[in-house]
Amino acid sequence: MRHTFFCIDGHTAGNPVRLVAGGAPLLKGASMSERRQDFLTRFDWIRTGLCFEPRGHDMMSGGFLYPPTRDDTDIGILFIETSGCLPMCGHGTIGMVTFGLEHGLIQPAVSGQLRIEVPAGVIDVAYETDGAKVTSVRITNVPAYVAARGIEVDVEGIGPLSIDVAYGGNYYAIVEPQGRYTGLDDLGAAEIIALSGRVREAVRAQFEPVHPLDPTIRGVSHVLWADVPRGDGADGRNAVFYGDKAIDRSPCGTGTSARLAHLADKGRLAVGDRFVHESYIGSRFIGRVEAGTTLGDTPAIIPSIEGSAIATGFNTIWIDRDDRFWNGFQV
Ligand code: PYC
Repeated sequence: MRHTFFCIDGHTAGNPVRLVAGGAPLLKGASMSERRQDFLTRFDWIRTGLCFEPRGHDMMSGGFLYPPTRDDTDIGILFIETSGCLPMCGHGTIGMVTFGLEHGLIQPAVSGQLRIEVPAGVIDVAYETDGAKVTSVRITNVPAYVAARGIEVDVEGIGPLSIDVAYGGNYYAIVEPQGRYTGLDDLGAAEIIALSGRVREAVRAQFEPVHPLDPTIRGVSHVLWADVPRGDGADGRNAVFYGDKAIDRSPCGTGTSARLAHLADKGRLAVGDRFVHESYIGSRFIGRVEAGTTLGDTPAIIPSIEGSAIATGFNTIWIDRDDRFWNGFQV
């Protein structure tokens, strides 16, 4: 049996975005969070088939547009990625909004603005166009907060580290320069990937964050190596590890949100401050601490992230059960 998926492929700040414009499964659930659980239970083969090799690769990421479950939103998004179905993805949202608007798949009620339901909650989007193309997308994200401070780990290859965990739509182990981690220039990509897997395991062995309002969002999934910027005009740089072998080519929207909450918690950013975040390959997002808030009893911030995306082409993808690798593989 052959399933056909009509995709618009592209990238946000260098990281891939595959918008699956045709072929989305019908999902059960009264919210995008419940639909995410239904997708994971019944349709995860679509994610692995579209994201893993031979149709994808270690960094592959994207999602589907759905009618929202709430009257106060324009559209719903379900994210797919090599590591799973993320509760929220910043670079993915920037890409899917850009391609969706440029190809008429998203019809905003008010030009320049969208309210989007994602599994992690509701986000607001403001976008600009030059008439034909979307030139910038700014996401006012779900609340971000610091979940743990000073988790002590001893990691083979880099030694003792003190790690904070922050949430920006996913949970991030944040590693600041310290001890034998002197900055990203001293680590190659292969080393970052090997060390990140060990850091994530060491943190997971001690702490499992659970979202104060949605217990289906839990666990450290990403590692953010923080550093000073390389180029003029940026305020910080990172390498964000996700899945088993990926370094985000973009500055990572949820990672930037987590980092904004982290820096605000340390008193290094205040409400109204802007923070230009540079990725491992030098691409940038503009982050802002928009407001202070609370998540349950926990102090939090409302972050925003701004960037742009480029569509690179249409891609009609078949998943054929006669193909030995119909649901993908990872090596
Ligand atoms: O931009 O939020 C993001 C993201 C998550 C994983 C890769 N990119």
